[in-house]
Amino acid sequence: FSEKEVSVIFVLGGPGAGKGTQCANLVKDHHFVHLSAGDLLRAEQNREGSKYGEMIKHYIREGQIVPQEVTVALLQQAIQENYDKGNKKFLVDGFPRKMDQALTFEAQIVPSKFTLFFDCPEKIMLKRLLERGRTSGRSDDNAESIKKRFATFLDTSMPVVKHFEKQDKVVTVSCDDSVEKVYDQVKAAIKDKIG
Ligand code: UP5
Ligand code: MG
Repeated sequence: FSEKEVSVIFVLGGPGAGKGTQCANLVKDHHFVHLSAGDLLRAEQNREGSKYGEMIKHYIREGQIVPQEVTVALLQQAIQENYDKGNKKFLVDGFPRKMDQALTFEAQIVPSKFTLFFDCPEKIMLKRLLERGRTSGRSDDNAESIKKRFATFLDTSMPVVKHFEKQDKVVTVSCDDSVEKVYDQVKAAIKDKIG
């Protein structure tokens, strides 16, 4: 795709920072298509006949990054399907969280417009995830997996944010506030970047 055909905003931030919650808000008000890489991977994990099911399950529980081939292919397919239905604006949530994914996506699919980065103290993310874990049924919402997800985020995903910062393509939102207050910052960022 060219950047005229499709616009992609990457939504990054630590586990439990509120990426999914704020993307849902943007979908309501701005008609973005919301593609969560984690949701796509969980759907693939549960899809009957998927040859990647067991592998995905393992990586998610261990808080590690699934090999990029799988995730990039799922995103490419989802973008294509939505594009065929006339959609052009995408929020790509929880991706790219490793440098190789960032480079491959931008080379093979489309360069991102910018990255919305949710900055959140670990203590707050931990509290949110443990709370959600009581009912989410997610295999990685437990203390042990959360610790691993935090480590992966710092070691593997923050370099991606730094990479885009060097290109001046990051808008940082502080998420240590109510959903509404955080959304005010998100709306301002979107308005500033794309009007
Ligand atoms: N909440 C949200 N905002 C709040 C606020 N302002 N005040 C109070 N509470 C707030 O929110 C988390 C919880 O906090 C919810 O209960 C919410 O109500 C509350 P949510 O919006 O779900 O946060 P989000 O940042 O989306 O957290 P999530 O757990 O989804 O983040 P992760 O990045 O860890 O999960 P994801 O699904 O993206 O990835 C899961 C795993 O998939 C990864 O660990 C990895 O193993 C794998 N993966 C890959 O391998 N490759 C990829 O490219 C992507 C994922
Ligand atoms: Mg999420």
